[in-house]
Amino acid sequence: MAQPGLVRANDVLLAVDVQNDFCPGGRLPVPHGDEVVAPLNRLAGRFEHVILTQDWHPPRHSSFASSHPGRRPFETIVTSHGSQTLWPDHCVQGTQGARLHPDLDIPHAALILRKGLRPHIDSYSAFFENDRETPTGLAGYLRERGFGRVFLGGLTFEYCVLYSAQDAKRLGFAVSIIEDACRPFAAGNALRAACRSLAEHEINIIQCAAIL
Ligand code: VGL
Ligand code: ZN
Repeated sequence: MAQPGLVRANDVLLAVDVQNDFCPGGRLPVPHGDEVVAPLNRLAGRFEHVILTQDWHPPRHSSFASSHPGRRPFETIVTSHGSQTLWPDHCVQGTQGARLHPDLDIPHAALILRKGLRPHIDSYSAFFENDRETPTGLAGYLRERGFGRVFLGGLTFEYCVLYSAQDAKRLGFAVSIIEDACRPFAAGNALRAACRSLAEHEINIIQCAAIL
């Protein structure tokens, strides 16, 4: 796809997991995670349609290392639906850490989609649980509303933004990640692998300046 140029009426901005726990001081902080807030606020002003997502786990969720005796955060285990990184407890339903960042200011967002609610499976993507089969309903929402192009920013680049972008592409949407409105857990090899996978999936990488 060519550079998207100006935002069109049937474009949607997906602001992914801009939550306290992913920001400095949170339970699973992303370096400079709070720096996505200002660009997302500005970008949102250019979109008529904005959707927010929230990682929203029940206590003792299976993605938490604390739910697996003897395991520590950032170890990987194998589950029936593939490998699972174990995380520190984060984004527990109803907690302060699960709240959207207090400076996120997108009052016209139409939908806040919560994900990761099922105790036994994680959900990085806003479209499917990590079995990549169980839908959240977001695809149906986008289709029913007639949206054709999805623009993504938020946290974290390598997980929820990337998985959501891949699924959106697989579902037939035109997809752009607004790179400077995202932050990764870690620069380096994992991020390079993530970017390769974007190219393979024909996902556009753009900067805020292309829209603002
Ligand atoms: C995320 C790890 C665990 C994310 C969510 O939002 O990228 N990462 N849960
Ligand atoms: Zn999570």
